Amino acid sequence: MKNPEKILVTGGSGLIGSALKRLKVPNAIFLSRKDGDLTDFNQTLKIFKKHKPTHVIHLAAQVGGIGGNSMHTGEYFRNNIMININVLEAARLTDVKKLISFMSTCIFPDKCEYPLNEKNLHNGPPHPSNFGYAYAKRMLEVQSNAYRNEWGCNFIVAIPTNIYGPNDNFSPTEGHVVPSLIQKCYLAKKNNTDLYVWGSGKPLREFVLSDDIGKLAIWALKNYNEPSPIILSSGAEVSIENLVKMIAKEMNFKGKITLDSSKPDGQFRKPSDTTKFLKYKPDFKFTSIEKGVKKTVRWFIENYPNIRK
Ligand code: NAP
Ligand code: GFB
Repeated sequence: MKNPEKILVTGGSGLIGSALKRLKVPNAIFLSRKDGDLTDFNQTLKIFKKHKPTHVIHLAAQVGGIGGNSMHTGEYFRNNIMININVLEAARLTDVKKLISFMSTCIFPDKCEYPLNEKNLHNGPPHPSNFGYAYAKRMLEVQSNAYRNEWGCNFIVAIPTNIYGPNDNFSPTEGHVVPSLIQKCYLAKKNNTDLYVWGSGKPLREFVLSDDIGKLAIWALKNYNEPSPIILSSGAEVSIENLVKMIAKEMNFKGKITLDSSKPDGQFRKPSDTTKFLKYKPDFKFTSIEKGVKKTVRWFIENYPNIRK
C-alpha cells in the first residue's frame, strides 16, 4: 500500500515556513531548531526516522542580509553546508520520494551576463559580501544532482530572489533590507530620529512576498522534476530608494531619511531571467511590492514587539 503523503518542512518556523503554515498545507510537519540541530547528522537522521516523510520542503538555513553575511561569512558557510549535507543524506537514507531545497539569486556569479540564468550558476565567484553563504548554497545543486545520478533521488532546487513578509527576521543589523528598514522606520518614528538607509539607495532588487514563494514551493514539489534549478521571481526590479519611500509612506513616517554611505550597497542589481519559470507558470500572479509592503508593515505593527529581531 502506497505510504500516505507526509511532508516534512525543515526550517518551518521561519519566514517561508510561516507562509506555508498560513497556506494550511495538509499532512505537513513543521520543524524548528527545538526539534533538533540539523548541523548534527545523528539528530537529523533521528528526525527523519521518527517522521518517515514521503516529501521534504527543505528551508532550514542560516539566512541574513548583507550585514549578517559580511559579519559571519565562516558561520554562514559552515552551518549551511552541514545542514544541507545532513538533510539530503538523511532524506536519501530514509527513501524520501521528493525533496525541494532553496538557493537564492544572490549566489550567482558577481560578474555574469544579465539577466541571471540558471545555466550560469557556477560560472564565476559570487559577490564578496556573501561568498560563504553562496558557495554553501551552490552545493545544494551539486549534491542534488550527484544523488540523482548515483541513487536516482528526485531532489530539486528552486532559486527565489529576495523574499520578505510576515515573521521575517527584522534585525536592523543582520536582517534583509525590507524587514530591517521596517523596524528601523518604526523606531525612527517612535523615537523621533532620522531613518538611516544603508548605501546609496541606488541598487535595484527584485522582491517576492513569502506567501507567493509558499505557493510556488508546493507547486514545484508536486510538478517540477527537472535536474536543473528554477528561478522564482516576477523579474520586477525596484530601487532601494523607492522601497524606502513605500515603507515610510505605509508607516506614515514624516522624519528625515538619511543615506549612510559608510554602509555597503552590495551587488548593484541581480535581474532574473524568468523564461523557464514562465514556461511552467505563465499565469502566476505575483503580489506587487506595494501590496506586500502594506501587508508586512501591518503585520509588524500588530505583532510588535513579539517579532524575530
Ligand atoms: P529564516 O526565516 O531565517 O528561517 C530559518 C529556519 O531555519 C528557521 O526555522 C530556523 O529555526 C531554521 N534553522 C536554522 N538553523 C538551524 C539548525 N542548525 N537546525 C535546525 N533548524 C535551523 O529563513 P527563510 O527566509 O524562511 O529562508 C528559508 C529558505 O529560503 C532558506 O534556505 C534560505 O536560504 C532560502 N531563501 C531565502 C531568501 C530570503 O530573502 N529570505 C531568499 C532566497 C532563498 P529557528 O526558528 O528555530 O531558529
Ligand atoms: O537585503 P540585503 O541585506 O541583501 O540588502 P542583498 C539589499 C540592499 O539594501 C543593499 C540596502 O544595497 C543595502 O545597501 N539597504 C539599505 C539595506 N538599507 C538597508 C538596511 O537597513 N539593511 C539591509 N540589510 N540592507 C542578500 C544576500 O543580498 O540577498 C543574502 O546577502 C540573501 O545571502 C539575500 O541571499 C536574498 O539583496 O544585497
